[in-house]
Amino acid sequence: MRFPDGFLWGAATAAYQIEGAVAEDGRGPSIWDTFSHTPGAVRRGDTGDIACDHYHRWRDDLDLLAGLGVGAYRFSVAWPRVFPSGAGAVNPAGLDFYDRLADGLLERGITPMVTLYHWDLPQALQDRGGWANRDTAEHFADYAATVHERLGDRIPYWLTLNEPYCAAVVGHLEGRHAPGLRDERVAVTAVHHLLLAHGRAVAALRAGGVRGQVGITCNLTSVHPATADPADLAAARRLDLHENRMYLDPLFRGAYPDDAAAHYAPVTDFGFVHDGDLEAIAAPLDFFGINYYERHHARADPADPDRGWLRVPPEHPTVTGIGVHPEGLTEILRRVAKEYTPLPLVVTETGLALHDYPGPDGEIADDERIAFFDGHIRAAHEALDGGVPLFGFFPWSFVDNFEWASGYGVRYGIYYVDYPTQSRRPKRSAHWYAGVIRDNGLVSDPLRPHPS
Ligand code: IFM
Repeated sequence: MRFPDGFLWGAATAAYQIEGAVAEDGRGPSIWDTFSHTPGAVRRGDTGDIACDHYHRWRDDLDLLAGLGVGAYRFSVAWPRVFPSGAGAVNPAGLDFYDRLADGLLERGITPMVTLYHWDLPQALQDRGGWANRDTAEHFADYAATVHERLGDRIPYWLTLNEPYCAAVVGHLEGRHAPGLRDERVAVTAVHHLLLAHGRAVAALRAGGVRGQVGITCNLTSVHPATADPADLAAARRLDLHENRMYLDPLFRGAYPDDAAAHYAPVTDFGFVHDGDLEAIAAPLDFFGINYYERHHARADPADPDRGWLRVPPEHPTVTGIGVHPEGLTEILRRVAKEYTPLPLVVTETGLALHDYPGPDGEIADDERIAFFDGHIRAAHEALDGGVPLFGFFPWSFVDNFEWASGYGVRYGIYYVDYPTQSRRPKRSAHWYAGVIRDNGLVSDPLRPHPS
């Protein structure tokens, strides 16, 4: 199962999850510093204060990436390193770090893919309302322009936002992520301002003469009704609105979905949408990033028959409670290509959380993760075969890291991080993935790692 020549095999991380050094070189606090230090917010009180100490160990980490043979590395820039107060004075030392990182990648023959926002909003902006405040979108555009001015000559791929759904919904409706709010009106407002921020950033990058390609990453789910009962069909449609169409429709059709106004009427009249916003949000892109983790079967919620849904629990839940459904990735890739956009697509994330640990011989035998990636790479190939213009695949994650509200309690890396010593060690999946990259596809039994 070979992939087309030039297919981009990568690996992904995000700033707050790996960097640490939260008070160094002028970095300001972000909403995740505040949230992770809030008692009870994160499992066992874990924080990103040190994380993988990547801020100091980046050279060694880039060597590991080079050893894997990846063609590209997706990392995020921490807004509070660049603008410690979110806006106003730039912190050149913050930009210096990403400057070194970009150079270090290029020296090793690895293409940088930059995410501008992976959830670490400067706390000073949260103090002024955060994503509920329209001004945050304008500040984001200034930040994007500033990063581009410094790095633009070396970055072939720009992603404005990572997973606006999580930033808006998990952070403002479910309260499980920073800033920890539980208010549906605020959450829907945040969706709009995040999308507006994306649109404004695209305009800022274009105005700055961006040479790289510009896109956004959304986490999308494959949603199915649990049964053919009309009540379950309606619940599945609402869940699809909530998880997918609220992002895809404005980005690619320049309008919120037809059913959005009625569904959200009890909490908002969409008065936050100003003239011209949707045109800005639907600004032409060069590529589209998809993060895939979840496939849902929805059924009606008897407690909330008109607005609610229930997700049928997976038959075989993993340690984070979600199931493994590679076929959902094929479905999503096909859907996006068929219903939304002819743009080149890239899987910017998919991955499996496990409780990895070294065995007596020191090996970290994450065979389940190998089987997971094998399945998802096959699913991606199936979409490609069917004509979907997929150009890359980025496992989440390069290294174990701070998994948000789960802290360090679960591991997603193909490299194991021993946090007390900060040593890194390849898991079996890293050896296997190096083989996939070398062979440009799957040529061996998933549980028999490629000979190195
Ligand atoms: O760790 C996260 C990442 O930051 C965003 N996408 C999902 C991953 C796993 O939960």
